[in-house]
Amino acid sequence: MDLQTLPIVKPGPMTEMDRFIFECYGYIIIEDVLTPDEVQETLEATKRVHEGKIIGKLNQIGRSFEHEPALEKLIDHPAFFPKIRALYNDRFVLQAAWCTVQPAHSQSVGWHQDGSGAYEFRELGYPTPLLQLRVSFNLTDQSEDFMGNMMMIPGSHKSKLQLPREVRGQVYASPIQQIIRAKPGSVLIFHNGVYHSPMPNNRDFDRYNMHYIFSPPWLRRSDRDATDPEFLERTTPMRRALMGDYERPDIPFGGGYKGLPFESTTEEELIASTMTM
Ligand SMILES: O=C(O)CCC(=O)C(=O)O
Repeated sequence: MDLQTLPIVKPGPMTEMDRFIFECYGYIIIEDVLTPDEVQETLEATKRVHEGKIIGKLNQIGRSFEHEPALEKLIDHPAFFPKIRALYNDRFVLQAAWCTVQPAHSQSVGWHQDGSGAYEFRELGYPTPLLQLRVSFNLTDQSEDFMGNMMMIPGSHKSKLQLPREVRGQVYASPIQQIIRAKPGSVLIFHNGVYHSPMPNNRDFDRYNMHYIFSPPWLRRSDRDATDPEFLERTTPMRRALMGDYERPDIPFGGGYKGLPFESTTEEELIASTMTM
């Protein structure tokens, strides 16, 4: 019996129903975001990023958007971007971007919540606050099991209890888990508190996912200390602002954060955003 119902929503604005589903599950999925040609272009870029570097388990390389235009272009893709705006009320940065490969015939099962072992996000309050909103593009086929699919436990971002330690290395950790069976070009968006793990990849081809992680502006970046100045110079105003490079990096809780250049951002909002200490 397979009764799983994936939380699939439409691209574009975050509807009330999308928000309700995200609240309940902690994740949503948008199908067919990229065309087959776009998938191919992006996949080729991710392969270049990992060329000569793949070892026998999950490999993640950060900041590849700085030198791969196909990865840069997805940062603010209109299929998902309005949903990030809605969930963060327009105030967020790209905290990291991980180009990820699960090599053919490898496995890295490890159920976890995103955050930091240095001080877990769940210690900050209940429910665990939204601090890393991950947008994952599937670039290879994951429409059947054991293709390196993401596996998720719906609603676990609201659980007061942690997933029992003894099951965290198991593929089938819980009867309520879901296996995300999705075609290349689909996107999964999830809350840092949701327990998740990659499924083993038993296929003959490497599995590639591209993850973009959005956070409140003051969260320290995890794939770079600072963004490449040449990238900042040549990218769009929106992407430059999304990089979260403060004019005054020494006072990230005070002035220097200008907000994102959305058309609806008023002059008063910009001024207010630089005044709070
Ligand atoms: O790409 C993947 O399979 C998932 C990686 C992951 O779970 C993580 O980075 O937290």
